[in-house]
Amino acid sequence: MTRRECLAVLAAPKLLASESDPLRPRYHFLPPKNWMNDPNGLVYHKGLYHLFYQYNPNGAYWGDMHWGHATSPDMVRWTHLPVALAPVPGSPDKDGVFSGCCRIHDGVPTIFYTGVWPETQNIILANDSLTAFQRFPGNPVISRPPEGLSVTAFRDPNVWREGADWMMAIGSGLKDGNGLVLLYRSTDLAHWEYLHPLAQAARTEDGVIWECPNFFPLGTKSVLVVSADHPIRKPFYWTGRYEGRRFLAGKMGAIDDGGYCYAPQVFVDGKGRQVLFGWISEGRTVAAQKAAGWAGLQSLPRVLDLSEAGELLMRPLPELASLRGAEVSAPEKLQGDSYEIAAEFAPTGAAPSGFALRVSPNGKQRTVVSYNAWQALLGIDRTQSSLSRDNEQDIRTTRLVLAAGEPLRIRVFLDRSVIEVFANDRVCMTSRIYPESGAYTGFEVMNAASLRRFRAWPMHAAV
Ligand code: DQQ
Repeated sequence: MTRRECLAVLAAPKLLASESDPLRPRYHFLPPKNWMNDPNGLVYHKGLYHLFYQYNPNGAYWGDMHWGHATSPDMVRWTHLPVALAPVPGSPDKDGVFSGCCRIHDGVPTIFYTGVWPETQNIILANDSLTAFQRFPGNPVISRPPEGLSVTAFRDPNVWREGADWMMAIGSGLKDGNGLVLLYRSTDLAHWEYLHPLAQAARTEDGVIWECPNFFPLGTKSVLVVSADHPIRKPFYWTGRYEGRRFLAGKMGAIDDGGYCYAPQVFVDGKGRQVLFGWISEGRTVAAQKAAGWAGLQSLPRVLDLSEAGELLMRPLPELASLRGAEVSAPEKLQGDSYEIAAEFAPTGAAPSGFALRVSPNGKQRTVVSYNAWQALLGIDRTQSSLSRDNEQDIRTTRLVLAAGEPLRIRVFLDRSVIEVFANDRVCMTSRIYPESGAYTGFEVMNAASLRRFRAWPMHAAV
């Protein structure tokens, strides 16, 4: 959005498509219109959260990348601001302002990002409200990949402080090889020395390009999060040790196994928590996106933690509870297209335990979120979510092994066309559904005999 468009939207909220489009999420963050992808530059500064994001001001399709911008006091309710960064003709970002991060250096918000094409790393300094931006005169600060390395990608800088040094991790992939993260060091932010790979995919299945790296401490470990591109497209994490400026990977897992959450960014919030946002993509045709006038949204914020066994734990931000309406404690009373469920099952193995959401009045259209104890699989079945075969329709599953006597603890966030599922804090699945009718509001419990606890809340719009 240009400043003028933004002011027009703010002055005339009735122009927003949100209330008239029954598929448009109400409590997830997305711009008033057009395309959004990766979260960028997440930072808490002077009492406000800043969320920047990859944005195409020209329509609901990827291209011409700008940085959109919003602020929030709590990461739940956001205020749209004018587009922050646009490509500057003749500069290193003439063809796009790709992903990056924001750090506070000597009190100054400092943005690190990739300009294209070719891919180079650049710096921008911002004012205190992050509304005025000044490109560093020495850009690009890294103008090409390391000498002697033949790479397929060189983007998405992630920066942290290490004693007197600044460190930068850059997403990459080797030609005829696998994904890797390149590690750089600087003492003044202007000059960067390539050290070596911070980490590298051991197998092609873990991605031939690693995009959007995040490297951060958590409890007693270090954590690497990357978005693996080809042959799969999925964000992964590894917990492990950081020694000699190399990451020694231990436990591995998926950040999300639903197929629609990608390019997550992790940052330290105002309470010192490591918080993750991810881009939730669409599962419908580009023509349908363009007709809707919007595409892509941000995941709910997830607070990260570490289990005793060294797995990453992911929980929805507790502050999201401020969106809850009156509690519904009897499943037969729940209906709608926008709610949170917190439930516990004692899965028996005899039949899957879970829920059918957005069930049509005749019962034929439905989306099933369920857990199969025999197979130890959590799944989302979208084969009957909508009548149209143009929407992606499948069954996706992820492995969730419960310890003896451990119940299935499940949180489900439904927001019209978005479903985010958290199970036992260990696995997440994000999915998209496109029911043809706003009347698909039915709800059913599957294997009700195994249900131990149930609470649900209609969710208010995050405005
Ligand atoms: N999206 C950005 C890139 C990044 C990719 C471009 C990941 O910087 O690698 O929009 O979705």
